[in-house]
Amino acid sequence: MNFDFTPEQVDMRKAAREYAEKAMIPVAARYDEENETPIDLLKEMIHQGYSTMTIPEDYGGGGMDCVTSCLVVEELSRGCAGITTSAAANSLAAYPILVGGSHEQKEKYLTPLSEGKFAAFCLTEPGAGSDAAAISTLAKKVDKGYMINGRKCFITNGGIADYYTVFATVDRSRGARGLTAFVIERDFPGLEPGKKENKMGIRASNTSEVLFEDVFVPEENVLGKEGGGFRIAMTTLDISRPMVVAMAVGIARAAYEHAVSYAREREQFGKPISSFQAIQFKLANMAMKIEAARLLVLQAAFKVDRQEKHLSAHSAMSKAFAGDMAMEVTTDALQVMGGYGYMKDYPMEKYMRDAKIMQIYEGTSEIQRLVLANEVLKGRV
Ligand code: COS
Repeated sequence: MNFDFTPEQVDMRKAAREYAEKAMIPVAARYDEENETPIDLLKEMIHQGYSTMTIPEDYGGGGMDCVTSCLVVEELSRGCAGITTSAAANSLAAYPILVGGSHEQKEKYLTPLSEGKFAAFCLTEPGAGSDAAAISTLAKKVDKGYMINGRKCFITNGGIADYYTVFATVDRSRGARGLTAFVIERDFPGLEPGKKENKMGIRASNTSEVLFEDVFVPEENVLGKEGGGFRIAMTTLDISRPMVVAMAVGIARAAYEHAVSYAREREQFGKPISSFQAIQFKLANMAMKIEAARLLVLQAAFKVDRQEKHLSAHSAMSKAFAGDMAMEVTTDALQVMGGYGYMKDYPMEKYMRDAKIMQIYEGTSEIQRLVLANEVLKGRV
């Protein structure tokens, strides 16, 4: 076992850290406060390659492995998890095309993602959150294609995307086996972004409804085969969850670093509070939990890179552990700062608000345990 990173990985991580410090940290509080998505900054990040890192070079991406992309995402999220969520949503939307798409579909829809276009992954609906197979957006077979009707909600980049990877059912009575994946262009008549959400955290990311009213989608825009959509969605989530919770590690690290420097400087009872064991134990626990989460995330990413057949267990383990860890660490880090941590003058309360989504999106912490328990009972863990 080798825990060393390659010189290239070390360089990528350093560059991402510098980018976050220069371009993201100075603006993070403003976009959070204004609930606005920094489109120009995101386009710059796209041009820097930060939202298409794992897309193969043949299709304009960085051709990077998942481990390296996790190291980079951790650094960017240390800068701002909201901005990073919008950038990473492009990768998430690209995975169904990578997993189920043909060479022509990959060329047509992946290449523009590295040229400044945005994409959105549309799985969730008002009645289908944790129960992804309960999707009711209907794809009715018509001459030369499908007519799509329905509503997606909580879609990252929903209001700004140029391309949407959409899961719809051809027949609700078929359950998971009725789900079919499509690529739908923003210009297809009948597709409209709906209500923009006003969120607790990751407020610099764009989240909105996406509405489909008699949207005609040609046959060539089906990803994989009719009825194969659920498998594409599940495989996408298995592959993408480690990268998503690399964000949790980044948020936790930002909070922890702030707590450590505050504890060194803040004096009470005539001494820096870092000299009290009550604070030291909190800092030690934070450091330990962040390290453990990072190791789980990188192990899951390593398995993605090796294209292991059964990724679900480690992917779910990393998501649940790192998501819960980010909430615990940001809560403790805020506690170290006491009343100051609770004020909007400091970034700590933002870290805590941003951390909460890590236990919810891309599958809640509870769903991860359900997936993991399934794998445990199949004897795969
Ligand atoms: N990879 C490939 N195939 C998978 C799979 C995976 N990880 N997980 C399930 N499948 C297949 C199963 O093998 C089964 O195939 P067959 O019909 O051929 O037997 C099919 O998919 C249905 O599987 P299952 O019965 O386990 O599906 P459930 O409806 O019970 O759903 C969970 C399972 C809960 C795991 C799923 O609904 C889920 O992941 N929910 C969370 C969704 C989510 O993360 N939402 C967040 C929003 S996306 S940003």
